[in-house]
Parts: sequence; structure tokens; C-alpha cells
Amino acid sequence: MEKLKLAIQKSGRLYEGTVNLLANCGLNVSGGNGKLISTVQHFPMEVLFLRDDDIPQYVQDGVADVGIVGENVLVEADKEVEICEKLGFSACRLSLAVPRNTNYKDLKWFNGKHIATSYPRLLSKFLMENKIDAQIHEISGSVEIATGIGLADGICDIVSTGSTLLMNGLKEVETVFRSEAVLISNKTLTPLKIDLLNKFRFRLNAVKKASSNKYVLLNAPNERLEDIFSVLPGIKSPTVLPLAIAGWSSVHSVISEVDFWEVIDRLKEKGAQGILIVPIEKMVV
Ligand code: PRT
Ligand code: ZN
Repeated sequence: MEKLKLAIQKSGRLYEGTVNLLANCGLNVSGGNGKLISTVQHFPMEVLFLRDDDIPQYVQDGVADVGIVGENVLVEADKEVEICEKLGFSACRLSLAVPRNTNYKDLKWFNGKHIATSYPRLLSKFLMENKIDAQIHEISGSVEIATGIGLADGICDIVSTGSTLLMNGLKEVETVFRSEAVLISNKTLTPLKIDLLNKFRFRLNAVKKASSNKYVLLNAPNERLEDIFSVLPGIKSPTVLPLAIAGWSSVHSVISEVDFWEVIDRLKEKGAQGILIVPIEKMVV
């Protein structure tokens, strides 16, 4: 039976998020111990464990059908692949940073300066768009020490918490690119592989939707229900069940993580009591 070949990072910052997301989709994989390939139970999928930098190329060439990789690596690699889904983990940004004591006002500061980076393609596109004429020094690692050792005036590197910059006496001054993990696919999949990919994406979306929504249960006097429904649209409409006490109901619905606190405040104002919020595991709508 044909299997969908998925390339994922074998270890590193993408690994845990990827494996957790797959597990939430009912796809249990385990790498480690130098394993290169693993099969998945109950779904026709084979998982290839690779270095993240190699994933775009493998997917372009069809060695893997799909892959999970950071957008930063994908765009820098500049390969012919399709982006299918943004996955919402391993969020980070590619930023320009300069020594902390620099009198930096705006991007023009970089004119005529030397910038060290592992992302020459993304950086040169950004500099060109902003009409900045700077010299790019491509280095493959430890970019954060480049100014300290006199190799460059500034750096362009991946930042998430900012603590690496801080520890190296640097300050972040511009964001060049925002990144998160994405699912990519080969551009010429067979109809059978496309069908498998759609099944996989269906699971991913059910998990993504569930994690951005909460199930809410509350009690309210019957005369306040209409008011409460106006704040709680639910998927179709809220579920209403009578309580053992006459004149009261229990209302069940789904609310999005984004406006969660605002909705809770408004529910309280409208007379809701005993509000319970429960996580949702999967959501198929
Ligand atoms: O071995 P392999 O080649 O597979 O892995 P790798 O070492 O090249 O990559 P890895 O595992 O470090 O990162 C994989 C992906 O995670 C990156 O391509 C990004 O998409 C994403 N990601 C998210 C990050 C970070 N956060 C991150 N903080 N990648 C790197 N960093 C590094 C950054 O380079 C810098 O050195 O962490 C440091 C900055 O972190 P803060 O928290 O101090 O700001
Ligand atoms: Zn890498």
C-alpha cells in the first residue's frame, strides 16, 4: 500500500512541536537513536528524520512527499514546493541587531555596514526592498558573536526570547521576517498521495481548531437566556438543558481563545453563573 512520506526534523527546536502535533492527530512517531525512517500505525504514513535544512530539497525532489519545517529555512532554501498549512509552533523572527551602545535611529544606519548572517537570501531581499546598501557576510553558526570579534557591525539572526542577543551585548533593531513551522508538499503528487495529504490536513485542522477554541458550560435563569445567546453564538446554536431547579438552564457552547476573556466578562454581566471552561481535543465542523 502506498504511504505518504513525511520529512521531519530528527532533533532540535522543531522536533517536539512536530511530534506532539502528530500525536494529537493520532499519528504516533518516535525518532531518536539515529533512526532514519519510522512507520505510523493506523495511517499510511512513513516518517523520515532529517536535518531541517535538508527538508525543502527532499520535498522538492519527491524523496519525501511532505515536510514540516520553519518558514525561515524554507524561504532561505528557495525550493519549488507548496506551503499547505501554517502550524502555529516554533514561532520566531529573523531580526537585525547591533551592539547595545550603538546610537541607532533607523535602517539607514546599515548603509555601508557589514552584517553577519546565516540567512543571506532573506537579508538581501529585505535590504533591497528598503534600499539599503550593506555588505552581507554569510556565516553558518554563532552569528551572535560576530560583532564582538570584529567580523561585522551588526548581525541578522533568529530571535525568540531575545536572551541570546542580551547575553552578547546586542539589541534588536528591526524585524526582517516572521516565521513559524509550516507543512510543505511536493508540487507533483499523485492523486493517491493528494488524497492521503488531504486526510492528513483534515486531522491537522481539527487539532488546530480545537486548540484555538474552548468549550464553555454555564448556568443562567431562563429569562436571561436570550441575552446570553447574543454573546455565545456556538457552532450552530448553543445547547440548552434544564437544571433540576425550576426556571434555570445549563448552556453549552464553544468560544474562541482570542476573545475568551471578553466573552467571559460579558457572560457574567448578563447573569451567567457557575461558568466552566473545558479544553477541546478535536473539532470537526
Ligand atoms: O540540526 P538541524 O539542522 O536540524 O537544526 P538547527 O540547529 O539548524 O535548527 P534548530 O533546531 O535550532 O531550529 C529549528 C527551527 O526552529 C528554526 O529554523 C526556526 O524556524 C525555529 N526556531 C524557533 C528557532 C528559534 N526559535 C531560536 N531561538 N531557531 C533558532 N533559534 C536560535 C537562534 O539561532 C539563536 O541562536 O536560538 C537563539 C535565539 O534564541 P533566544 O530565545 O535567545 O532569542
Ligand atoms: Zn538546521
